[in-house]
Amino acid sequence: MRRRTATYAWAAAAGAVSGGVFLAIAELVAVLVANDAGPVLAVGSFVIDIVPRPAKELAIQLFGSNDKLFLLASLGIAVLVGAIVAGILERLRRFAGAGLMLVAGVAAVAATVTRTGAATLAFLPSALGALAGAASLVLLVDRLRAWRPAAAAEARSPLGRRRFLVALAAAAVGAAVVGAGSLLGSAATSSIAAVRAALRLPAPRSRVRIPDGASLDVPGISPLFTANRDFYRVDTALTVPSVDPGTWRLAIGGLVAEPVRLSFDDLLRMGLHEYSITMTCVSNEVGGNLVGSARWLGVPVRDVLALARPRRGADMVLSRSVDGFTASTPLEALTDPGRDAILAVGMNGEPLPLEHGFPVRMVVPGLYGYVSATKWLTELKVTTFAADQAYWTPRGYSPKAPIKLSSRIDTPRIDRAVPAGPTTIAGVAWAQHTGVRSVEVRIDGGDWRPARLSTPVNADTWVQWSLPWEATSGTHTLSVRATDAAGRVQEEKRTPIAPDGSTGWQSTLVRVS
Ligand SMILES: Nc1nc2c(c(=O)[nH]1)N[C@H]1C(S)=C(S)[C@@H](COP(=O)(O)O)O[C@H]1N2
Ligand SMILES: [Mo]
Repeated sequence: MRRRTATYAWAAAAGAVSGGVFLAIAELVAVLVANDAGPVLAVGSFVIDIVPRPAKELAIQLFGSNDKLFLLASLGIAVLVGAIVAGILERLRRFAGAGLMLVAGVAAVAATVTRTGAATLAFLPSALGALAGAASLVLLVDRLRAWRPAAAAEARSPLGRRRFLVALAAAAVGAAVVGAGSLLGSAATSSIAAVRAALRLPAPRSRVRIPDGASLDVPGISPLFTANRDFYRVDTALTVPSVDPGTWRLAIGGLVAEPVRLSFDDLLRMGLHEYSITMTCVSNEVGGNLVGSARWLGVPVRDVLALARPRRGADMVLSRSVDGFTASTPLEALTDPGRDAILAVGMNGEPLPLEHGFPVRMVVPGLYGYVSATKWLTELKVTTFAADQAYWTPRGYSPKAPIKLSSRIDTPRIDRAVPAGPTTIAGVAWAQHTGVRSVEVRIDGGDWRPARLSTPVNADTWVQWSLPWEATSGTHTLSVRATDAAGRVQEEKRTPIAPDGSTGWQSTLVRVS
Protein backbone atom coordinates (compact mmCIF):
# COMPACT_ATOMS: atom_id res chain seq x y z
CA MET A 1 0.00 0.00 0.00
CA ARG A 2 2.71 2.47 0.98
CA ARG A 3 4.54 1.52 -2.13
CA ARG A 4 1.52 2.41 -4.30
CA THR A 5 1.13 5.73 -2.53
CA ALA A 6 4.74 6.59 -3.20
CA THR A 7 4.38 5.66 -6.88
CA TYR A 8 1.41 7.98 -7.26
CA ALA A 9 3.22 10.74 -5.40
CA TRP A 10 6.02 10.48 -7.98
CA ALA A 11 3.45 10.47 -10.76
CA ALA A 12 1.92 13.62 -9.26
CA ALA A 13 5.38 15.21 -9.22
CA ALA A 14 5.85 14.27 -12.88
CA GLY A 15 2.49 15.91 -13.59
CA ALA A 16 3.38 19.10 -11.73
CA VAL A 17 6.73 19.38 -13.50
CA SER A 18 5.09 18.74 -16.88
CA GLY A 19 2.55 21.46 -16.09
CA GLY A 20 5.55 23.72 -15.52
CA VAL A 21 7.02 22.66 -18.87
CA PHE A 22 3.67 23.51 -20.52
CA LEU A 23 3.60 27.03 -19.06
CA ALA A 24 7.30 27.74 -19.55
CA ILE A 25 7.28 26.75 -23.25
CA ALA A 26 4.01 28.59 -23.84
CA GLU A 27 5.27 31.81 -22.25
CA LEU A 28 8.58 31.52 -24.10
CA VAL A 29 6.82 31.19 -27.45
CA ALA A 30 4.54 34.07 -26.46
CA VAL A 31 7.50 36.38 -25.83
CA LEU A 32 9.28 35.25 -28.98
CA VAL A 33 6.59 35.29 -31.62
CA ALA A 34 3.16 36.13 -30.37
CA ASN A 35 3.62 39.31 -28.37
CA ASP A 36 2.11 38.39 -25.05
CA ALA A 37 -0.40 35.81 -26.21
CA GLY A 38 0.71 33.54 -23.37
CA PRO A 39 -1.87 31.30 -21.72
CA VAL A 40 -1.46 32.76 -18.21
CA LEU A 41 -2.57 36.29 -19.03
CA ALA A 42 -5.08 35.12 -21.64
CA VAL A 43 -6.81 32.67 -19.31
CA GLY A 44 -6.60 35.23 -16.50
CA SER A 45 -8.30 37.86 -18.66
CA PHE A 46 -10.83 35.29 -19.76
CA VAL A 47 -11.69 34.55 -16.13
CA ILE A 48 -11.97 38.27 -15.39
CA ASP A 49 -14.42 38.56 -18.29
CA ILE A 50 -16.65 35.67 -17.26
CA VAL A 51 -16.64 36.00 -13.47
CA PRO A 52 -20.02 37.41 -12.39
CA ARG A 53 -19.96 40.96 -11.02
CA PRO A 54 -20.76 40.11 -7.38
CA ALA A 55 -17.82 37.68 -7.26
CA LYS A 56 -15.57 40.31 -8.79
CA GLU A 57 -16.69 42.88 -6.25
CA LEU A 58 -16.20 40.42 -3.42
CA ALA A 59 -12.65 39.74 -4.61
CA ILE A 60 -11.92 43.46 -4.77
CA GLN A 61 -13.41 43.90 -1.30
CA LEU A 62 -11.38 41.06 0.15
CA PHE A 63 -8.10 41.66 -1.63
CA GLY A 64 -8.26 45.30 -2.67
CA SER A 65 -5.74 46.09 -5.36
CA ASN A 66 -4.26 42.62 -4.85
CA ASP A 67 -7.28 41.15 -6.60
CA LYS A 68 -5.23 40.40 -9.74
CA LEU A 69 -2.62 38.69 -7.64
CA PHE A 70 -5.35 36.64 -6.01
CA LEU A 71 -6.67 35.71 -9.43
CA LEU A 72 -3.24 34.65 -10.67
CA ALA A 73 -2.59 32.69 -7.46
CA SER A 74 -5.94 30.90 -7.81
CA LEU A 75 -5.14 30.12 -11.42
CA GLY A 76 -1.74 28.82 -10.36
CA ILE A 77 -3.32 26.50 -7.82
CA ALA A 78 -5.88 25.33 -10.39
CA VAL A 79 -3.09 24.59 -12.89
CA LEU A 80 -1.10 22.74 -10.23
CA VAL A 81 -4.09 20.60 -9.20
CA GLY A 82 -4.89 19.89 -12.87
CA ALA A 83 -1.29 18.92 -13.55
CA ILE A 84 -1.16 16.61 -10.54
CA VAL A 85 -4.37 14.94 -11.68
CA ALA A 86 -2.85 14.55 -15.15
CA GLY A 87 0.23 12.90 -13.62
CA ILE A 88 -1.83 10.38 -11.67
CA LEU A 89 -4.06 9.69 -14.67
CA GLU A 90 -1.02 9.10 -16.85
CA ARG A 91 0.31 6.56 -14.34
CA LEU A 92 -3.05 4.78 -14.33
CA ARG A 93 -3.24 4.69 -18.07
CA ARG A 94 -0.67 5.65 -20.70
CA PHE A 95 -1.69 8.84 -22.61
CA ALA A 96 -4.66 9.58 -20.32
CA GLY A 97 -2.82 12.37 -18.49
CA ALA A 98 -1.22 13.62 -21.71
CA GLY A 99 -4.70 13.75 -23.21
CA LEU A 100 -5.91 15.88 -20.30
CA MET A 101 -2.99 18.22 -20.88
CA LEU A 102 -3.87 18.56 -24.57
CA VAL A 103 -7.48 19.33 -23.66
CA ALA A 104 -6.20 22.07 -21.34
CA GLY A 105 -4.09 23.31 -24.25
CA VAL A 106 -7.15 23.51 -26.52
CA ALA A 107 -9.00 25.49 -23.83
CA ALA A 108 -6.04 27.87 -23.44
CA VAL A 109 -5.84 28.32 -27.24
CA ALA A 110 -9.55 29.14 -27.26
CA ALA A 111 -9.13 31.69 -24.46
CA THR A 112 -6.19 33.27 -26.31
CA VAL A 113 -7.47 33.53 -29.85
CA THR A 114 -10.83 34.94 -28.79
CA ARG A 115 -9.20 37.94 -27.08
CA THR A 116 -9.82 41.13 -28.99
CA GLY A 117 -6.84 42.13 -31.05
CA ALA A 118 -5.29 38.66 -30.81
CA ALA A 119 -2.27 38.27 -33.08
CA THR A 120 -2.35 35.79 -35.98
CA LEU A 121 0.07 33.52 -34.16
CA ALA A 122 -1.84 33.76 -30.87
CA PHE A 123 -2.71 30.05 -30.99
CA LEU A 124 0.94 29.01 -31.11
CA PRO A 125 2.11 29.50 -27.49
CA SER A 126 -0.60 27.39 -25.85
CA ALA A 127 -0.50 24.81 -28.65
CA LEU A 128 3.27 24.28 -28.43
CA GLY A 129 3.17 24.51 -24.64
CA ALA A 130 0.52 21.78 -24.42
CA LEU A 131 2.47 19.52 -26.79
CA ALA A 132 5.67 20.01 -24.78
CA GLY A 133 3.84 19.39 -21.49
CA ALA A 134 2.15 16.25 -22.82
CA ALA A 135 5.41 14.91 -24.24
CA SER A 136 7.21 15.56 -20.96
CA LEU A 137 4.47 13.79 -19.03
CA VAL A 138 4.50 10.67 -21.22
CA LEU A 139 8.28 10.50 -21.04
CA LEU A 140 8.51 10.99 -17.29
CA VAL A 141 5.75 8.55 -16.43
CA ASP A 142 7.22 5.94 -18.80
CA ARG A 143 10.44 6.18 -16.83
CA LEU A 144 8.52 6.00 -13.58
CA ARG A 145 6.83 2.84 -14.84
CA ALA A 146 10.21 1.36 -15.70
CA TRP A 147 11.45 2.13 -12.20
CA ARG A 148 8.28 1.12 -10.31
CA PRO A 149 6.36 -1.47 -12.34
CA ALA A 150 2.72 -2.02 -11.45
CA ALA A 151 3.09 -5.71 -10.67
CA ALA A 152 4.44 -6.04 -7.14
CA ALA A 153 6.33 -9.13 -8.19
CA GLU A 154 8.54 -7.29 -10.66
CA ALA A 155 11.74 -5.95 -9.24
CA ARG A 156 12.55 -2.26 -9.14
CA SER A 157 15.76 -1.32 -10.77
CA PRO A 158 18.09 1.19 -9.15
CA LEU A 159 19.06 2.27 -12.67
CA GLY A 160 15.38 3.01 -13.40
CA ARG A 161 15.18 5.12 -10.28
CA ARG A 162 18.15 7.16 -11.34
CA ARG A 163 16.88 7.63 -14.87
CA PHE A 164 13.50 8.81 -13.62
CA LEU A 165 14.92 11.25 -11.07
CA VAL A 166 17.44 12.71 -13.52
CA ALA A 167 14.70 13.28 -16.12
CA LEU A 168 12.37 14.79 -13.52
CA ALA A 169 15.06 17.15 -12.22
CA ALA A 170 16.13 18.15 -15.74
CA ALA A 171 12.55 18.93 -16.74
CA ALA A 172 11.97 20.92 -13.54
CA VAL A 173 15.16 22.97 -13.86
CA GLY A 174 14.58 23.52 -17.58
CA ALA A 175 11.02 24.71 -16.99
CA ALA A 176 12.11 27.02 -14.17
CA VAL A 177 14.92 28.61 -16.21
CA VAL A 178 12.86 29.03 -19.39
CA GLY A 179 9.85 30.24 -17.41
CA ALA A 180 11.82 32.83 -15.43
CA GLY A 181 13.52 34.09 -18.62
CA SER A 182 10.19 34.47 -20.42
CA LEU A 183 8.63 36.29 -17.51
CA LEU A 184 11.54 38.75 -17.40
CA GLY A 185 11.22 39.24 -21.16
CA SER A 186 7.50 39.86 -21.07
CA ALA A 187 7.81 42.15 -18.04
CA ALA A 188 10.24 44.32 -20.02
CA THR A 189 7.86 44.44 -22.99
CA SER A 190 4.79 45.16 -20.95
CA SER A 191 6.45 47.94 -18.96
CA ILE A 192 7.44 49.64 -22.24
CA ALA A 193 3.91 49.03 -23.51
CA ALA A 194 2.66 50.86 -20.42
CA VAL A 195 5.09 53.74 -20.99
CA ARG A 196 3.87 53.95 -24.58
CA ALA A 197 0.21 53.89 -23.54
CA ALA A 198 0.81 56.79 -21.14
CA LEU A 199 2.79 58.84 -23.68
CA ARG A 200 1.14 61.99 -25.04
CA LEU A 201 2.85 63.35 -28.14
CA PRO A 202 2.70 67.11 -28.71
CA ALA A 203 0.27 68.31 -31.37
CA PRO A 204 1.87 68.60 -34.81
CA ARG A 205 2.65 72.05 -36.17
CA SER A 206 1.17 71.03 -39.52
CA ARG A 207 -1.22 68.34 -40.61
CA VAL A 208 -1.67 66.45 -43.86
CA ARG A 209 -4.48 67.93 -45.91
CA ILE A 210 -6.72 65.17 -47.23
CA PRO A 211 -8.32 66.41 -50.46
CA ASP A 212 -11.89 65.61 -51.44
CA GLY A 213 -12.00 62.40 -53.40
CA ALA A 214 -8.84 61.00 -51.74
CA SER A 215 -10.71 57.78 -50.93
CA LEU A 216 -12.77 55.71 -53.35
CA ASP A 217 -15.75 53.98 -51.89
CA VAL A 218 -15.33 50.47 -53.29
CA PRO A 219 -15.88 47.34 -51.18
CA GLY A 220 -12.67 45.33 -50.88
CA ILE A 221 -10.27 48.15 -51.86
CA SER A 222 -7.30 48.90 -49.57
CA PRO A 223 -8.17 51.85 -47.35
CA LEU A 224 -6.20 55.05 -48.06
CA PHE A 225 -4.46 54.61 -44.68
CA THR A 226 -3.63 51.16 -43.37
CA ALA A 227 -4.71 50.58 -39.76
CA ASN A 228 -1.68 50.01 -37.51
CA ARG A 229 -2.79 46.50 -36.63
CA ASP A 230 -3.07 45.62 -40.34
CA PHE A 231 0.23 47.26 -41.30
CA TYR A 232 2.73 44.73 -42.61
CA ARG A 233 5.67 44.02 -40.37
CA VAL A 234 9.11 43.03 -41.62
CA ASP A 235 12.23 42.86 -39.49
CA THR A 236 15.00 40.59 -38.33
CA ALA A 237 14.08 41.00 -34.65
CA LEU A 238 13.30 37.70 -32.90
CA THR A 239 11.72 39.59 -30.03
CA VAL A 240 10.39 43.12 -30.29
CA PRO A 241 13.07 45.36 -28.75
CA SER A 242 11.96 47.20 -25.58
CA VAL A 243 13.23 50.76 -25.78
CA ASP A 244 12.37 53.23 -23.04
CA PRO A 245 11.92 56.74 -24.48
CA GLY A 246 13.10 58.08 -21.09
CA THR A 247 16.60 56.69 -21.62
CA TRP A 248 16.59 56.61 -25.43
CA ARG A 249 19.37 58.59 -27.10
CA LEU A 250 20.08 59.22 -30.76
CA ALA A 251 23.77 59.60 -31.58
CA ILE A 252 24.59 61.51 -34.76
CA GLY A 253 28.23 61.08 -35.61
CA GLY A 254 30.76 59.94 -38.20
CA LEU A 255 31.75 62.48 -40.84
CA VAL A 256 30.24 65.47 -39.06
CA ALA A 257 31.59 68.77 -37.78
CA GLU A 258 30.02 68.22 -34.37
CA PRO A 259 28.73 64.90 -33.01
CA VAL A 260 25.32 65.31 -31.37
CA ARG A 261 23.25 63.29 -28.91
CA LEU A 262 19.52 63.85 -28.68
CA SER A 263 17.03 62.67 -26.09
CA PHE A 264 13.43 61.88 -26.96
CA ASP A 265 12.36 65.25 -25.52
CA ASP A 266 15.06 67.06 -27.51
CA LEU A 267 13.60 65.48 -30.63
CA LEU A 268 10.00 66.39 -29.76
CA ARG A 269 11.08 69.97 -29.02
CA MET A 270 12.34 70.31 -32.59
CA GLY A 271 8.68 70.33 -33.62
CA LEU A 272 6.53 67.58 -35.10
CA HIS A 273 4.82 67.67 -38.47
CA GLU A 274 2.43 65.19 -40.00
CA TYR A 275 3.34 63.33 -43.19
CA SER A 276 1.46 60.91 -45.39
CA ILE A 277 3.85 58.27 -46.72
CA THR A 278 3.38 54.81 -48.25
CA MET A 279 6.07 52.33 -47.22
CA THR A 280 7.05 49.33 -49.32
CA CYS A 281 9.24 46.32 -48.61
CA VAL A 282 11.74 45.18 -51.22
CA SER A 283 10.38 41.67 -50.62
CA ASN A 284 6.97 42.66 -51.92
CA GLU A 285 6.15 40.40 -54.86
CA VAL A 286 4.00 41.72 -57.69
CA GLY A 287 0.50 41.82 -56.22
CA GLY A 288 1.83 41.30 -52.69
CA ASN A 289 0.85 42.99 -49.46
CA LEU A 290 4.16 44.18 -47.98
CA VAL A 291 3.09 47.76 -48.57
CA GLY A 292 1.07 50.13 -46.43
CA SER A 293 0.22 53.78 -45.94
CA ALA A 294 0.19 55.78 -42.75
CA ARG A 295 0.06 59.29 -41.41
CA TRP A 296 3.36 59.69 -39.62
CA LEU A 297 4.27 62.27 -37.01
CA GLY A 298 7.90 63.20 -37.13
CA VAL A 299 10.85 65.54 -37.47
CA PRO A 300 12.67 66.03 -40.80
CA VAL A 301 15.95 64.07 -40.84
CA ARG A 302 17.64 67.05 -42.52
CA ASP A 303 16.93 69.21 -39.44
CA VAL A 304 18.52 66.58 -37.20
CA LEU A 305 21.54 66.14 -39.49
CA ALA A 306 21.96 69.91 -39.71
CA LEU A 307 22.67 70.01 -35.97
CA ALA A 308 25.76 67.84 -36.56
CA ARG A 309 26.74 69.40 -39.92
CA PRO A 310 27.80 66.54 -42.24
CA ARG A 311 31.24 67.02 -43.76
CA ARG A 312 32.09 67.20 -47.42
CA GLY A 313 32.78 63.82 -48.98
CA ALA A 314 30.08 61.95 -47.06
CA ASP A 315 27.45 60.32 -49.30
CA MET A 316 25.58 57.91 -47.00
CA VAL A 317 23.91 57.73 -43.62
CA LEU A 318 24.11 54.36 -41.89
CA SER A 319 21.15 54.25 -39.52
CA ARG A 320 21.37 51.70 -36.73
CA SER A 321 18.73 50.00 -34.62
CA VAL A 322 19.20 48.99 -30.98
CA ASP A 323 19.16 45.37 -32.22
CA GLY A 324 22.08 45.94 -34.57
CA PHE A 325 20.13 46.18 -37.85
CA THR A 326 21.49 48.86 -40.18
CA ALA A 327 20.28 50.61 -43.34
CA SER A 328 22.29 52.61 -45.88
CA THR A 329 20.52 55.71 -47.15
CA PRO A 330 22.00 58.20 -49.61
CA LEU A 331 22.83 61.37 -47.66
CA GLU A 332 21.34 63.39 -50.49
CA ALA A 333 17.91 61.75 -50.01
CA LEU A 334 17.97 62.80 -46.36
CA THR A 335 19.12 66.40 -46.85
CA ASP A 336 17.00 67.16 -49.94
CA PRO A 337 14.50 69.85 -48.89
CA GLY A 338 12.14 68.42 -51.53
CA ARG A 339 11.89 64.98 -49.90
CA ASP A 340 10.13 64.39 -46.58
CA ALA A 341 12.61 61.99 -44.95
CA ILE A 342 11.62 61.88 -41.29
CA LEU A 343 12.37 60.49 -37.88
CA ALA A 344 8.89 59.29 -37.00
CA VAL A 345 7.48 59.04 -33.48
CA GLY A 346 3.78 58.70 -34.33
CA MET A 347 1.79 56.48 -36.67
CA ASN A 348 -1.86 57.04 -37.53
CA GLY A 349 -2.60 59.13 -34.45
CA GLU A 350 -0.70 57.03 -31.89
CA PRO A 351 2.87 56.75 -30.71
CA LEU A 352 4.68 54.23 -32.93
CA PRO A 353 3.53 50.70 -32.06
CA LEU A 354 6.30 48.65 -30.44
CA GLU A 355 6.54 46.38 -33.50
CA HIS A 356 6.88 49.38 -35.79
CA GLY A 357 9.91 50.82 -34.04
CA PHE A 358 8.89 52.56 -30.81
CA PRO A 359 9.98 55.14 -29.84
CA VAL A 360 11.69 56.42 -33.03
CA ARG A 361 12.12 55.09 -36.56
CA MET A 362 13.13 56.51 -39.90
CA VAL A 363 10.75 56.78 -42.89
CA VAL A 364 11.99 57.97 -46.28
CA PRO A 365 9.51 58.41 -49.11
CA GLY A 366 10.56 56.54 -52.25
CA LEU A 367 13.15 54.15 -50.79
CA TYR A 368 12.49 50.54 -49.83
CA GLY A 369 12.31 49.90 -46.09
CA TYR A 370 15.57 47.96 -45.85
CA VAL A 371 17.59 50.97 -47.05
CA SER A 372 15.72 53.63 -45.12
CA ALA A 373 13.13 52.70 -42.53
CA THR A 374 15.23 51.66 -39.52
CA LYS A 375 13.03 50.92 -36.51
CA TRP A 376 14.12 51.29 -32.86
CA LEU A 377 16.59 53.82 -34.22
CA THR A 378 19.59 54.66 -32.07
CA GLU A 379 22.34 56.03 -34.32
CA LEU A 380 22.84 57.99 -37.52
CA LYS A 381 26.39 57.59 -38.78
CA VAL A 382 27.31 59.96 -41.57
CA THR A 383 29.69 58.00 -43.80
CA THR A 384 30.30 56.79 -47.37
CA PHE A 385 29.07 53.85 -49.44
CA ALA A 386 32.75 53.03 -49.96
CA ALA A 387 33.44 52.75 -46.23
CA ASP A 388 30.30 51.13 -44.79
CA GLN A 389 27.81 48.39 -45.63
CA ALA A 390 24.31 47.95 -44.25
CA TYR A 391 22.76 44.72 -42.92
CA TRP A 392 21.32 43.49 -46.25
CA THR A 393 24.20 44.55 -48.51
CA PRO A 394 26.44 41.50 -48.01
CA ARG A 395 23.28 39.36 -48.16
CA GLY A 396 22.55 39.94 -51.82
CA TYR A 397 20.61 43.19 -51.84
CA SER A 398 21.61 46.51 -53.42
CA PRO A 399 23.08 49.20 -51.20
CA LYS A 400 20.69 51.67 -52.86
CA ALA A 401 17.10 50.81 -53.68
CA PRO A 402 14.49 53.30 -54.85
CA ILE A 403 10.95 51.90 -54.74
CA LYS A 404 9.75 50.67 -58.13
CA LEU A 405 6.52 51.96 -59.60
CA SER A 406 3.85 49.33 -59.05
CA SER A 407 0.13 48.63 -58.93
CA ARG A 408 -2.10 46.02 -57.35
CA ILE A 409 -5.58 44.61 -57.86
CA ASP A 410 -7.41 44.40 -54.51
CA THR A 411 -10.79 43.32 -55.79
CA PRO A 412 -12.14 41.04 -57.21
CA ARG A 413 -10.02 38.36 -55.61
CA ILE A 414 -8.90 35.14 -57.19
CA ASP A 415 -10.34 33.10 -54.31
CA ARG A 416 -13.84 34.58 -54.35
CA ALA A 417 -16.27 34.14 -57.25
CA VAL A 418 -18.13 37.24 -58.43
CA PRO A 419 -21.77 37.14 -59.55
CA ALA A 420 -22.30 38.10 -63.20
CA GLY A 421 -23.41 41.68 -63.78
CA PRO A 422 -22.00 45.11 -62.97
CA THR A 423 -19.05 45.02 -60.59
CA THR A 424 -15.96 47.12 -59.84
CA ILE A 425 -12.32 46.24 -60.32
CA ALA A 426 -10.21 48.27 -57.93
CA GLY A 427 -6.89 48.51 -56.16
CA VAL A 428 -3.95 50.75 -55.38
CA ALA A 429 -0.87 52.03 -57.22
CA TRP A 430 2.28 53.69 -55.93
CA ALA A 431 5.28 55.59 -57.22
CA GLN A 432 6.52 57.26 -54.06
CA HIS A 433 8.24 60.61 -54.44
CA THR A 434 7.19 60.80 -58.11
CA GLY A 435 3.46 60.23 -58.07
CA VAL A 436 1.09 58.13 -60.18
CA ARG A 437 -0.30 59.66 -63.36
CA SER A 438 -2.56 56.86 -64.57
CA VAL A 439 -3.58 53.26 -64.06
CA GLU A 440 -4.86 50.97 -66.79
CA VAL A 441 -6.65 47.67 -66.63
CA ARG A 442 -6.80 44.94 -69.23
CA ILE A 443 -9.48 42.29 -69.28
CA ASP A 444 -8.74 39.00 -71.10
CA GLY A 445 -5.98 40.51 -73.20
CA GLY A 446 -8.22 43.24 -74.65
CA ASP A 447 -7.36 46.93 -74.83
CA TRP A 448 -5.93 48.74 -71.84
CA ARG A 449 -8.73 50.75 -70.25
CA PRO A 450 -7.99 53.80 -68.11
CA ALA A 451 -9.09 53.45 -64.48
CA ARG A 452 -10.45 56.27 -62.38
CA LEU A 453 -7.93 57.49 -59.78
CA SER A 454 -8.56 58.86 -56.31
CA THR A 455 -7.31 62.41 -55.76
CA PRO A 456 -3.70 61.95 -54.62
CA VAL A 457 -2.87 63.10 -51.09
CA ASN A 458 0.69 63.70 -52.32
CA ALA A 459 3.29 62.00 -54.51
CA ASP A 460 4.50 59.90 -51.55
CA THR A 461 1.16 58.19 -50.93
CA TRP A 462 -0.43 55.48 -53.03
CA VAL A 463 -3.57 56.25 -54.99
CA GLN A 464 -6.63 54.10 -55.22
CA TRP A 465 -8.04 53.23 -58.63
CA SER A 466 -11.26 51.67 -59.87
CA LEU A 467 -12.89 50.53 -63.08
CA PRO A 468 -16.54 49.52 -63.54
CA TRP A 469 -16.90 46.16 -65.25
CA GLU A 470 -19.86 44.30 -66.67
CA ALA A 471 -18.80 40.81 -65.58
CA THR A 472 -19.96 37.91 -67.77
CA SER A 473 -19.94 34.36 -66.48
CA GLY A 474 -16.80 32.33 -66.96
CA THR A 475 -13.17 32.80 -66.01
CA HIS A 476 -11.42 36.07 -66.81
CA THR A 477 -7.89 37.40 -66.58
CA LEU A 478 -7.43 40.90 -65.18
CA SER A 479 -4.15 42.77 -65.49
CA VAL A 480 -3.08 46.16 -64.20
CA ARG A 481 -0.25 48.58 -64.89
CA ALA A 482 0.50 52.12 -63.77
CA THR A 483 2.29 55.08 -65.30
CA ASP A 484 4.11 57.52 -63.05
CA ALA A 485 4.02 61.30 -63.14
CA ALA A 486 7.26 61.31 -65.13
CA GLY A 487 5.57 59.26 -67.87
CA ARG A 488 7.33 55.96 -67.15
CA VAL A 489 5.16 52.89 -67.66
CA GLN A 490 5.37 50.11 -65.09
CA GLU A 491 7.89 47.49 -66.23
CA GLU A 492 6.20 44.45 -67.82
CA LYS A 493 9.10 42.03 -67.42
CA ARG A 494 8.93 39.93 -64.26
CA THR A 495 12.02 40.10 -62.08
CA PRO A 496 12.55 38.64 -58.60
CA ILE A 497 12.73 40.74 -55.43
CA ALA A 498 16.53 40.43 -55.10
CA PRO A 499 18.63 42.48 -55.49
CA ASP A 500 16.50 45.63 -55.58
CA GLY A 501 12.76 44.89 -55.87
CA SER A 502 10.37 42.95 -58.09
CA THR A 503 8.91 44.15 -61.38
CA GLY A 504 6.10 42.92 -63.59
CA TRP A 505 2.41 43.41 -64.18
CA GLN A 506 -0.02 41.68 -61.86
CA SER A 507 -2.47 39.35 -63.58
CA THR A 508 -5.19 37.64 -61.67
CA LEU A 509 -7.92 35.16 -62.55
CA VAL A 510 -11.51 35.77 -61.53
CA ARG A 511 -14.39 33.38 -61.65
CA VAL A 512 -17.72 34.96 -62.54
CA SER A 513 -20.75 32.82 -61.77
N1 LIG B 1 15.51 47.53 -36.69
C1 LIG B 1 15.02 47.14 -37.88
N2 LIG B 1 14.42 48.05 -38.66
C2 LIG B 1 13.91 47.68 -39.86
C3 LIG B 1 14.02 46.35 -40.32
C4 LIG B 1 14.68 45.42 -39.48
O1 LIG B 1 14.84 44.23 -39.81
N3 LIG B 1 15.15 45.84 -38.25
N4 LIG B 1 13.49 45.98 -41.52
C5 LIG B 1 13.28 47.03 -42.50
C6 LIG B 1 12.43 46.59 -43.59
S1 LIG B 1 13.08 45.42 -44.64
C7 LIG B 1 11.20 47.13 -43.83
S2 LIG B 1 10.36 46.78 -45.25
C8 LIG B 1 10.56 48.04 -42.85
C9 LIG B 1 9.23 47.49 -42.42
O2 LIG B 1 8.66 48.33 -41.46
P1 LIG B 1 7.34 47.85 -40.74
O3 LIG B 1 7.63 46.54 -40.08
O4 LIG B 1 6.98 48.93 -39.77
O5 LIG B 1 6.29 47.70 -41.81
O6 LIG B 1 11.35 48.20 -41.70
C10 LIG B 1 12.73 48.32 -41.91
N5 LIG B 1 13.33 48.61 -40.63
MO1 LIG C 1 11.73 45.25 -46.35
